[in-house]
Amino acid sequence: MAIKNLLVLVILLGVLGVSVAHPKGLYLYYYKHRCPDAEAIVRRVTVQYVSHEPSLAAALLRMHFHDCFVRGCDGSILLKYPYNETERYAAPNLSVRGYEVVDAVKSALERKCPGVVSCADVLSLVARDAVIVINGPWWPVPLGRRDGRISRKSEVNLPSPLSGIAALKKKFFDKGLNTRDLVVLSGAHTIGISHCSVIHQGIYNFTGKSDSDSSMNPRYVRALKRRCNPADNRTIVMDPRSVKKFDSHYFNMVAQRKGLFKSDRTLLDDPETKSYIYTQVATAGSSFNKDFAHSMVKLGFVEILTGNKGEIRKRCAFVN
Ligand code: HEM
Ligand SMILES: *[C@@H]1O[C@H](CO)[C@@H](O)[C@H](O)[C@H]1NC(C)=O
Ligand SMILES: *[C@@H]1O[C@H](CO)[C@@H](O)[C@H](O)[C@H]1NC(C)=O
Ligand SMILES: *[C@@H]1O[C@H](CO)[C@@H](O)[C@H](O)[C@H]1NC(C)=O
Ligand SMILES: CC(=O)N[C@H]1CO[C@H](CO)[C@@H](O)[C@@H]1O
Repeated sequence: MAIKNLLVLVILLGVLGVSVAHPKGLYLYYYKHRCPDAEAIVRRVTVQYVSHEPSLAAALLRMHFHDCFVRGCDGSILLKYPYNETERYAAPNLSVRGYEVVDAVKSALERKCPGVVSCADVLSLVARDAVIVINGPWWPVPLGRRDGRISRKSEVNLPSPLSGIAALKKKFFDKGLNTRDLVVLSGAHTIGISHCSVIHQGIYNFTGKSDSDSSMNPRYVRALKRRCNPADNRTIVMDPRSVKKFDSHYFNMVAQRKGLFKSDRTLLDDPETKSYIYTQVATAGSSFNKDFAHSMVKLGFVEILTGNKGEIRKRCAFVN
């Protein structure tokens, strides 16, 4: 409801040509005069790529999350130089995909309005537009982020898939996100893929005694073992029933103790996250889309650069 009201307000103000300010220095319609077609260009290119290859939606959503969690939503995950030293070369990048979409969007924007739209804003918009293609919710993306000039792989300190609830909550609190944001945003694991190497320990050797994690449904462990031999590293889908559709089925999986990672299963270890999961299961995810939209807007504000900090990069992989 709140999102709908906001949308109506935004359209009204947009018609009047007013920039809509958020308390923290970003604006809806930020590019209205600076580059009127910016949002349409992002949407067109993103839709082109994602409708052709729907699995990119997961990759792009995850890329935005990783960008925001390391040095804020400042596009620093996109930097390639110094080679092998920036965030994208850190271990958890292993499987970050979709850089080509961001590059294509940025090139299209540079042709129309050179040097105007930041890579950080591009990534925020691309993530939103990609999720819409696979049935996910729309959320407003206030704009005006500037691009960071620093990116260090040593700073990549993302939550681990082996984390328990306390560590996850702390990682989220440190970014200004609360327990509810944690459980809601974890719902992103309703789409996309992982790799066998991430779950080997949980299913084959959890405590070093050739056992599996007792927090995991034993039948699911057997199914996962059929998919993942100890030696292989195939891809494995997060939500096998609807891997390419954004829905609330992730919460059913977690409720049945079929969360793929410890970090998914541990959401049953906290009263607040557990109650959220059971509510989504009981109501077929009635509030998930609205909640996800709300938490994504919050994620998009994490440690942003505005004003005269940072720069507007010409190419997303290199500082100017
Ligand atoms: C709560 C802490 C989180 C942990 C520990 C975590 C961990 C992981 C891991 C290990 C993978 C699989 C990587 C691979 O093997 O390829 C993954 C995939 C993914 N994650 Fe998370 N994640 C977390 C939160 C989030 C959040 C907040 C989002 C987005 C809002 C997100 C979106 C995704 C998506 C969409 C994928 C699939 C990527 C693809 O298909 O390429 N995750 N995550
Ligand atoms: C990149 O860094 C990793 C470890 O951080 C190192 O093992 C690898 O050799 C480096 N690759 C190049 C091409 O420098
Ligand atoms: C599994 O594959 C991913 C994606 O190619 C890779 O990044 C990761 O390092 C691999 N893990 C192992 C243990 O080989
Ligand atoms: C299981 O884990 C233990 C302790 O980490 C290790 O010593 C052992 O080699 C592992 N076994 C297998 C089969 O990987
Ligand atoms: C997409 C991408 O940049 N992947 C990099 C992840 O990091 C390894 C090295 O640690 C690089 O070889 C990959 O190119």
